[in-house]
Amino acid sequence: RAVGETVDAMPHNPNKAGEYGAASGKPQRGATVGCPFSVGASSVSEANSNDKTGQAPEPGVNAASGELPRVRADSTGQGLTTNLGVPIADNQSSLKVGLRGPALLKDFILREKITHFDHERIPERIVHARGSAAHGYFESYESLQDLTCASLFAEAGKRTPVFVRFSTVAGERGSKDTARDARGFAVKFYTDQGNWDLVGNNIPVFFIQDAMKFPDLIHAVKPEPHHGMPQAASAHDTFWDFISLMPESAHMIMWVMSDRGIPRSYRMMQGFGVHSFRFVNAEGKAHFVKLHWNPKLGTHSHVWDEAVKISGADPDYHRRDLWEAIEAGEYPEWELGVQVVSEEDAESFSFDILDPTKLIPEELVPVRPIGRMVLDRNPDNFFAETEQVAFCAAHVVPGIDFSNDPLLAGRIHSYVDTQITRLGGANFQELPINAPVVPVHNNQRDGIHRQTIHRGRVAYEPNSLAGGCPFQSGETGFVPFPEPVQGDEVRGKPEKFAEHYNQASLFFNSQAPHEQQHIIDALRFELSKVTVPGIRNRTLAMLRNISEVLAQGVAEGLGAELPAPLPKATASESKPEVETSPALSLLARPGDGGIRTRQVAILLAAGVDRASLESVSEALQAEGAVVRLVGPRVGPFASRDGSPIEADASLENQPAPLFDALVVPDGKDASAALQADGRALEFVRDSFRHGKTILAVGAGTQLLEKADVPLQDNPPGVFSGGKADKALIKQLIAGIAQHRHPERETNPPQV
Ligand code: HDE
Repeated sequence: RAVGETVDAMPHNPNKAGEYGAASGKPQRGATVGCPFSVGASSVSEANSNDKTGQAPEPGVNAASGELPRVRADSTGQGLTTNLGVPIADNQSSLKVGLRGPALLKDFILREKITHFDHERIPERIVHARGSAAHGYFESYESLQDLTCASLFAEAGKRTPVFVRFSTVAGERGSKDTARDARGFAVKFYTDQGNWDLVGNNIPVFFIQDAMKFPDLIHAVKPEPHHGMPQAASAHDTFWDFISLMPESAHMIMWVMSDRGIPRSYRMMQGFGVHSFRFVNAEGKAHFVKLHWNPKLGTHSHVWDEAVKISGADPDYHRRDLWEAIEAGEYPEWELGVQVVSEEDAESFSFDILDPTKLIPEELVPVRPIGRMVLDRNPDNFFAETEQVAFCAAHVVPGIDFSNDPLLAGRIHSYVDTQITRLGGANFQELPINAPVVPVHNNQRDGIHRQTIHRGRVAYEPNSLAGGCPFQSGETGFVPFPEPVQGDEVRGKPEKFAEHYNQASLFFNSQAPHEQQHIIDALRFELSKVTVPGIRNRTLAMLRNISEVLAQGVAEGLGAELPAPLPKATASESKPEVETSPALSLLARPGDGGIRTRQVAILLAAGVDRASLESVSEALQAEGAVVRLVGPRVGPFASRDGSPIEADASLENQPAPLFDALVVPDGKDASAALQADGRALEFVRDSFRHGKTILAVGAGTQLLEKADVPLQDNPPGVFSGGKADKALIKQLIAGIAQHRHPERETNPPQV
């Protein structure tokens, strides 16, 4: 129908023919009556415009989509009003009869304020309750049209806005950041073909193979229901009871018990889509893909003792780290990479590509870099953005499709469902942070808190009264990959899913010796918190199928005998494609060799040598490190030459675990004062024990000696000298760039 042709001219519904027989499933390009884009008046009074109604809406523009500036509010220079815009004269006292009399019910200003306050909280996320987020963009490296028609990958240099939320899984909204846990890594791409949510984790595999077990897993790890403990921790009976009865979790357990479970920073961890997805090109050809985010700063983690202490010193450690880096213009960056596998190749793997407890070793299928993501803006408002953002595994765009991973299938349902409770109804997509930047047009209507004011009387399709609008897009819309499927309805799992240990062993065997020791230590810690001996034993029995070294190490740490290995679920031994995978060690990604955003403490007290302090501080800052001057208290201290130096942190408010490195400048009196302060000695000991780079200049070295740092052994990463000269500072910087010095670790700790 030509634009402007009358409704009467439409003889039948042309969409209908395509719904049947051979033609069904094949989208009909533009197979609608076509939309004339002539917006008819909504009512006879349409022409009467005022400040509120404005002019007629622009055709095709929808109030519930678009960019955020339209809803950002700034009260600079503004007077206080009620929610309805009534100016408020006095915000201090309620309305009373006389100064000492009863308050009045008619005080609508007080009532509005209190009522709104009473409803300020929404339910926290059932998992991933604690998180932090930032805005940024994704930039495509090249056209991926051979692989996918997803528009965000259409050409080199194309930028797509993103909002990314990082999270812990088990803890509640107010829990600590540095718990041992997997981390969520959820990316919302606001593409020009709608929103794509890549809701991933910092670990490429998962505990379970089927969505059916997810509520059980989460009930097991969350605080135990009778007394609500422990918070944000897996070290308790119910978690290990479940795990020891679910050997498919063996691989994921290796990852969470490794240093990956205690990342140094959100900016220094990888992200993974976990499941196999499909990229589908314009010809309908599909490949399986696994998606990887690799951080520019490299992959780095805490050590356990450090993470425990940070939990007390700064429970917001990761939130602060992300916020401060972005405020300082140090924008975190990741490269997106993709492993591409044809449907045929996938068949030949020793593992099932649909099994989310398995990864594809990078040595088997290399990771192809396809773009980069930069986070360059902090949210304006934590609640409106970070809390209300609703990621949904079901949100894909044309060119990206699901696989039959049975865990993914459950997720496609779960996320939309949970948002309906969490955000109070089906219109959560209209919240500004969730709305796409492209117009939204369909016939969905009404519901709680509907924002869009739909025009016209037509809310159905097919229609003739609105010229068939909104019309379906045909081939340019989302076309599901037409996977041929046939089979009986069964509850069960494919054969290859029964092999549970090959990749757990691969992970353990691919770690550096100190990383292996950390896994052993983590398991020792976790299982030592388990009170039921049978659960410990069953877990040890499971570990024996992963590695005898591992099982033996953990058993020794528990003073336990090794039980017989857990019987395996399959007798058939499949041979893994690779024996080791160096890419699985954190050491595979050391970063860019720089020290930007690294936090360095310079200890000072009265009598500190200004020259040695300043030369180190200036050199570090020139390299982009963040220097804090830490004194026995905050405030000014007289330096050796009498001039004041201001401590901006104290031994009490910024203890050693919050830093990446320690510097003790010269100055006899300062060193003596610090040697007499147990907190300073603890600062040095923690820095040493946690493998941090340490530099002591002149008399500063005596503080290290007093703290029992074994200087006579020349411990790696500990430097000292009479003067803070260039050579010494160079060593310091190179040491910090290495992140930490695990060669110093002894079991038990020497210092
Ligand atoms: Fe989630 N998950 N999940 N998950 N998940 C949620 O959705 C769920 C899984 C992940 O920052 C919930 O909005 C099921 C794997 C992240 O807002 C909920 C299953 C992976 C986030 C939910 C899984 C994830 C969530 C809770 C198994 C890594 C935080 C609140 C079938 C690939 C997103 C919410 C954010 C959040 C369900 C397994 C990642 C209940 C049913 C595997 C990063 O819908």
